Amino acid sequence: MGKPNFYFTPDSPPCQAVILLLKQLKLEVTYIHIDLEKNEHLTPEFLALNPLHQVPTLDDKGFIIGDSHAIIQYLATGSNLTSLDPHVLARINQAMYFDTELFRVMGEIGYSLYFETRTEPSQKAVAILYEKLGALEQFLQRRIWVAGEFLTIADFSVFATFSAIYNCPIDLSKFESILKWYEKCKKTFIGYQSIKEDSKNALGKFLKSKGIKLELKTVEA
Ligand SMILES: N[C@@H](CCC(=O)N[C@@H](CS)C(=O)NCC(=O)O)C(=O)O
Repeated sequence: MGKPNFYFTPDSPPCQAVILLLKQLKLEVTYIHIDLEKNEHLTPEFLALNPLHQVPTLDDKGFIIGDSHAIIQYLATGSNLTSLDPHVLARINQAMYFDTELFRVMGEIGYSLYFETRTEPSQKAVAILYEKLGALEQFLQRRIWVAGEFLTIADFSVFATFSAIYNCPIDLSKFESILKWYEKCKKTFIGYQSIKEDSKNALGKFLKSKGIKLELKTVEA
């Protein structure tokens, strides 16, 4: 049986989440690098696979699926990283949807600076980012892992997004429970070392090169 084709780009947090999961579950795929800078995601061949022109995308012998969360849920079916219990599953889903929102706000901050529609991060977006981190901190004060008492697929998704945030110039000192969980994930994820520092740092390195900090500026009265 052929291995699934996994279309990815190394610097992408959603792709990193899938890679971490693949390694944890020891699943084999054929890795196909899609270079976004060369617009390889906009070729007719790739658009035929994913009209949303996004990585990650998985092609499992003709069953094609996009979005890291959907891919992760598909790959983890039947494993001990997910559950059929409606309560546990609801918590996992809640954390997965939360991750989509967290990634969206980071995307909004990153893309507008990268493509130079802004020279400073939107204060509204930074405020939303801090609010979401505050909520994650509260979740993790009450639970060991993001969705409850055991490691689930949601930890992989939130970890990959948080990893990008962690490497940005941002003060995270008040998020003690998140930082503790982050260190625990690093020790637990067997594929952690396979994600290159440069890829985890991509956004952070760019922001540092421009001297941009993710902070809320106090407005003078
Ligand atoms: N919600 C999606 C987001 C995927 C995403 O935004 N991928 C980016 C790379 S990080 C991409 O492919 N961008 C190219 C484009 O949107 O044209 C997921 O979790 O997979």
